[in-house]
Amino acid sequence: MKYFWVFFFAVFPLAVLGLCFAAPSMNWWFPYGNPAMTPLGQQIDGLFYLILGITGATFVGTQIALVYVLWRGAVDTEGKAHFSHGSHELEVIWTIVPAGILLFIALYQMDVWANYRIKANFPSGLVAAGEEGGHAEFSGPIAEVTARQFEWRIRYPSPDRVFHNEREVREWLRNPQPDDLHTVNDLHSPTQEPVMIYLRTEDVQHSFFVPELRVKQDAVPGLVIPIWWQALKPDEYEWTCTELCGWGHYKMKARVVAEPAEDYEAFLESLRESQFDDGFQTASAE
Ligand SMILES: [Cu+2]
Repeated sequence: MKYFWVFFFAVFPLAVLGLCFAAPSMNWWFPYGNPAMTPLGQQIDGLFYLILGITGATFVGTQIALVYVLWRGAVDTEGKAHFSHGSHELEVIWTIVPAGILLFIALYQMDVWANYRIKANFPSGLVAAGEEGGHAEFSGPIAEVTARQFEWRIRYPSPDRVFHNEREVREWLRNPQPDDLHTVNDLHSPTQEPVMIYLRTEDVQHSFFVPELRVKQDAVPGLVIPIWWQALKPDEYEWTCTELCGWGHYKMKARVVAEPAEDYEAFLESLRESQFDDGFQTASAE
């Protein structure tokens, strides 16, 4: 029976090692697409793998120690067990080591976090250099997304609109324009280049979540929050609300369509034609 427990506890570290290697290739670790479909998402996945490595190694290490102790007790039937009141040194070591590991993770992930959340660190085309001065390649947001019970309302600036600086963007966010284009639950964006949206909510708290792009951001009443991503591959990505926002929460299933720049421009043109078609004459933007 003693040996049973030795082998019983020996199975777990082996199973963990096997799973750690099998899970990524079987898509159990990142069920929503592996690898991530954005460069920043791949860095975020890298952090998850780092933490998986650290916790996996710790688990396997402690299990091996446990199996060793059980094994010693099983083979040594004569000796008497050593009784200990505890060890101050060991207590200090196993407090400092995890604290050091946590501190390392906290510092190591700071760049990824900053690139993800802090606007000054967004890719250069998305941030204007100054309030008025602008930036040579400044592109501004592709859309404003407003969550409401229970849908996502998307407002695109007219393809003719050019943002030169942050002030113009803020004015556009504050004042919807007659030439803006609108869709619901269907957000189009060009691939390969970084794109930015502004997220807000009209009522309660919602959450913008596109798992394959590794983009997740709460929509908070009173805040207008910039989010960016760079989709690597043209595709339709599942987009859901991940904050239980009311009885119709399930209805907030939408899609982000990432497409080549030409297709994206064609989409905006066709949207403009259908939106400004008066039914009498040939559809025209004029
Ligand atoms: Cu919602």
